Amino acid sequence: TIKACLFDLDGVIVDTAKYHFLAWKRLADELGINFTEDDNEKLKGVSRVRSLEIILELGGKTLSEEDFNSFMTKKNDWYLEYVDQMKEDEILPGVLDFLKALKAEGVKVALGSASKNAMRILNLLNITDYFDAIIDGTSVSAAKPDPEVFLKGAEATGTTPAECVVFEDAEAGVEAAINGGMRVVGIGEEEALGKANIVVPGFANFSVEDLKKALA
Ligand code: B16
Ligand code: MG
Repeated sequence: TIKACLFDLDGVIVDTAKYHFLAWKRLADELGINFTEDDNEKLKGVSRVRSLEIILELGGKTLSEEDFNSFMTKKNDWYLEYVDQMKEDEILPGVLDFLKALKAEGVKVALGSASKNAMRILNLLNITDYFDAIIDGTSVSAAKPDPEVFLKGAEATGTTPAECVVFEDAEAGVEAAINGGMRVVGIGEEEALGKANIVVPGFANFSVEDLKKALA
């Protein structure tokens, strides 16, 4: 049985990944580091601190602690400029119907995101009330693929890992779910998410009934 569904945010509920990329790209340019969309794949699901470390590794650069922190602030300010313009219509296709169907069936819904901006984004999209629990970058210490974020989601919804299904667009997130003993639906392409129980392109043609059948 499925008693709780745990949703990643970026890339699953909304395509904020493109805004993360634009902000990191701008920062990399300022640092004189070449940064491509391919490189950006490595940043998905990864914390802000680790993301900047990866970019610096790409460019073979190091920064003082002070500069590191000011570049992180800069990136986030730029990211929020994009995010704050988001409207409800940027919720990815099918997501709202899926959330409503889960509510109707009494399945618990939780957020499991690495982002420290998660609450702000849920509020902007007007979907905060769908969530029985919100676990985000402000409440976890270990980054995906560590299962902490999802284990906390299970705990907060009063369910066991075996009763949870995780929805993830990032390889690190799929691994986090598996490490937590949960079933996982990959959102995106089979190539990167092959370890998931099933992979679907999104929620547009995927119902709660389809989910149950696929995991039965
Ligand atoms: P912030 P998710 C993750 O969110 C993003 O995938 C990742 O690209 C980002 O660096 C991370 O959140 C931290 O976000 O800078 O907003 O705290 O996919 O786990 O929902
Ligand atoms: Mg994600």
